[in-house]
Amino acid sequence: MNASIFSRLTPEEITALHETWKNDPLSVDPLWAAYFEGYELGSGGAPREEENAADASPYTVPPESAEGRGRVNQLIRAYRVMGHKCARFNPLDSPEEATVPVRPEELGFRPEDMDQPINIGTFQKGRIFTLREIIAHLRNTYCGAIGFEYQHIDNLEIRSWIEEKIDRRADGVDYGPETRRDAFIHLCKAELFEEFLGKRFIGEKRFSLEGGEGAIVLLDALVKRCPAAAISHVEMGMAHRGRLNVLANILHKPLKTIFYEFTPDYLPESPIGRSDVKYHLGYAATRHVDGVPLHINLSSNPSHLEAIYPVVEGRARARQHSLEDMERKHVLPLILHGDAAFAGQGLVAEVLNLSQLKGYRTGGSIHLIINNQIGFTTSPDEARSSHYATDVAQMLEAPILHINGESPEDLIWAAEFALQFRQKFGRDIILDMYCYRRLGHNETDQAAFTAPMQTKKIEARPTAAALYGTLLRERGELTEQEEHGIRERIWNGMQQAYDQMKEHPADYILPVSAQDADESPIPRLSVRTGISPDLFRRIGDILTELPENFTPHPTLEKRFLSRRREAFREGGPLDWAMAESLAWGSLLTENHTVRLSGQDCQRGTFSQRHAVLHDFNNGSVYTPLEKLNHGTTAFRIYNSSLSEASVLGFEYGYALESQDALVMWEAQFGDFANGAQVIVDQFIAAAEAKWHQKCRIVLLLPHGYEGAGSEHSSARMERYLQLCADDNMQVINPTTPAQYFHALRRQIHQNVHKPLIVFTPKSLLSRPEAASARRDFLAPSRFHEVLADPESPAPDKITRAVFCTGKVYYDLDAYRRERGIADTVIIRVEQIYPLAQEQLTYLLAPYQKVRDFVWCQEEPSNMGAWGHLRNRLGRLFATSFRYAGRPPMACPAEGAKALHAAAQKRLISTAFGPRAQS
Ligand SMILES: Cc1ncc(C[n+]2csc(CCOP(=O)(O)OP(=O)(O)O)c2C)c(N)n1
Repeated sequence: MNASIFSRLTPEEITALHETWKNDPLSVDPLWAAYFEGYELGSGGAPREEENAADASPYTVPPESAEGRGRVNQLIRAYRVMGHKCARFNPLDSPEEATVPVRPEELGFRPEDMDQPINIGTFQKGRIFTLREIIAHLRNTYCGAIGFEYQHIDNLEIRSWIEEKIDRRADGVDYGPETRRDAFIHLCKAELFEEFLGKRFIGEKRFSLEGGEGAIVLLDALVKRCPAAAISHVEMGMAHRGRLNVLANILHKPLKTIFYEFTPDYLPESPIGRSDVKYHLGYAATRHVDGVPLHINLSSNPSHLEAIYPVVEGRARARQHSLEDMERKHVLPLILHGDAAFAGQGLVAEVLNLSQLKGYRTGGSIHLIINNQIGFTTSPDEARSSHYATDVAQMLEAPILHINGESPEDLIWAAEFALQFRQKFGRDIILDMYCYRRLGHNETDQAAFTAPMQTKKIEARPTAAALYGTLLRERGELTEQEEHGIRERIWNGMQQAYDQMKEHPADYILPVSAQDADESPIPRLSVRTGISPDLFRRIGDILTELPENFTPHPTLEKRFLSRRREAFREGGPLDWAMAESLAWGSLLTENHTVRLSGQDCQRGTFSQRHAVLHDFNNGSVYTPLEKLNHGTTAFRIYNSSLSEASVLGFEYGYALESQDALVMWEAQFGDFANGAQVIVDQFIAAAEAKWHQKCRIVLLLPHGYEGAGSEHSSARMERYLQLCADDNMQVINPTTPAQYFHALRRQIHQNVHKPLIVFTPKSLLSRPEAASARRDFLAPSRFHEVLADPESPAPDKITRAVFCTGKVYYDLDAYRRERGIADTVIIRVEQIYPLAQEQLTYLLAPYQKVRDFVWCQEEPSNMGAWGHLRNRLGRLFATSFRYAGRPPMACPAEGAKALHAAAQKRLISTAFGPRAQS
């Protein structure tokens, strides 16, 4: 409910106003009139005295009476609420007699009332109509080729705006003969493109758009109107269905290239790229509309339906940032969906939920659902419990339009409406284009195996272009000869492109961009990332000085801020949160935007970060690092919604589009990242190999065994390590704040763009041994892929080398110290992938007497780094390693504290013990 109008009046005043409206609907504010209409309809008519209601005869309500006008309002309301249920947007519906939301006699009107003039203030700006005319208008507007759903929108300003636009359709939509011919040409292009591919590349999958050609009319109308609406960039995402058609007819990807990608000889231009199937590939184009450039970027996407949606949103947001499009009016996210995927994939709801959140909003996305009324072989009644595929979008204040995909002028109107709505309200809008799928799921498939009746209906149906051609001929706007000519020209154009491609195929490989072509390996020795003492001091001051009159929480002042002040003044010790802030602050001074999002990340899950401070007296907030914002360089930290897949997808997209920024996503606990597994598998690990797509995203995954049970111990390191190959990403498990600091800085200063997975600590956040000194942050320091034993044990005494990664190092070191063990060296593998083999060999070189090579980990043997490193370390040192860790387990950790303590004790002692374990 729009608080703005309700907060103005008391309940008594609202009741009085209701009475006034009943007597004269024109006498109250239109917003209130609309509300009372809704109320009346929802409560089954005007509140009436019981005895009067019992007396009411259906034929006793003259339209011009106050009650009559109330009933007319009910009729209007019925069309507005339920008109979409009677609308004719499904091309496969049989043309049986049209239904209506309500018949006039049901509301008490007599046949002779139909021609009486009435003035209903809330309809058509108070123009005078007869009841018959009102009903005709309502049928045209609400039950035509578009079904409008907008009654779920509480904001009365938005509803009034929508109603006004819809009501203007009452007189019909007429874009003129030129636009109609243009739409016809687009339908022909869409149809013939598929036919051409079908004929020239028999049996090749292309996920044809046939049956949904109207999408091209709608999209063309949309992009052509973008420049006039001040949009300069369109960030697009879509699945397989009709993708090639969109590439050809909307992005104007050269036909020769598309055809070449179909040939068996096609090889993408890339030495290491594994490439991807053609209907997953992205493309960027600049179209000129009346001389004004419009950049359209269609993202490459995996087969996983809807996974691209958050990524496109993140890209759009980043582009808005780089273009300083703070009003979000110049960059438009445009997402295409399938009906089954939109209804079925939970990710859709997750991303819709981001759409109005401060850190994630993109000024409204336009969604086009290519609703072919089938998903692979699944019918709508198997695919969803809701009436429409789009019902999930009712969670937003977003209008939903169900549009007949065979009605070009309505498709154009819908595109125009969507653009206007988005630009005005900065909100999402859903265009649900009803169509059908002429072929099977793909071109080697038989739709009739599982949908014989629907298939027969479709086979008997002329194409959308044929139907529209007939209509235009009937209107005298197209001759048969002209139609033939249009089709011939389109076909010949494609044939020409095909012939050229056949003659010189290699000319049509798309060049990869200079940046994408850079496939240099990750350096095995990190660049130097230490900072100057001056910068150290400056950031320390920024982090600890508060604005005048700002009162932090007393505990934070005592335990957090004063400790920080002391650490920066005294030169340490610095903990993890200080190191992290120092890394971020230093990058900001070097003109790199820093963005972190994740659940509760402003404070930090473990109350360690406090990047945003809240005034204890008045609740105002202060973010120290924002002091370093300048130009477009900004510090951004957002508590995210409680979702992993959508937020990680969003940050991945953001990072893709802002290559100079440090973009991080933090899981609340590392375990939860598996809710975003698709984003990790399909994008983070594989996008470079598939699509030359480089990205510097950083994942912060709290990890470590502290007895917190199965779900808060392991970030499932093994999952990431299993995905490592082709130098695709870096996986680290740092054991000191300084190492963490350098890893974050290295991510920007190192000359390669690869994702970074960081297993971050929990108990180490406050463990005194795991702190760093000032010098560890200063030049010429750097990240160390492996860490030597700080005890520097005498080589001639050492017979055992224990290798480990992460927090277990401190437990091993404590055990060794407590027992005075002098025969063991402990080596930390800080970066697990890529493994710095030379450094490891170098570190171990002095210890020639080592006979017992041990890998120690907290994780079970079927998890952690053991599976990944076992053979690699064995090969490197030409020996087999002894394992000290938990046995294979189905869940990552024990739930009971006692079991945890016993397991920890056992694995540490095993590391030092002579017992060999498998
Ligand atoms: C997450 C996911 N699950 C399953 C599939 C397999 N799959 C490919 S297309 C498809 C049906 C999609 O139906 P719809 O969303 O209506 O799009 P259409 O193909 O009909 O255009 C399915 C289940 C997939 N690609 N992604």
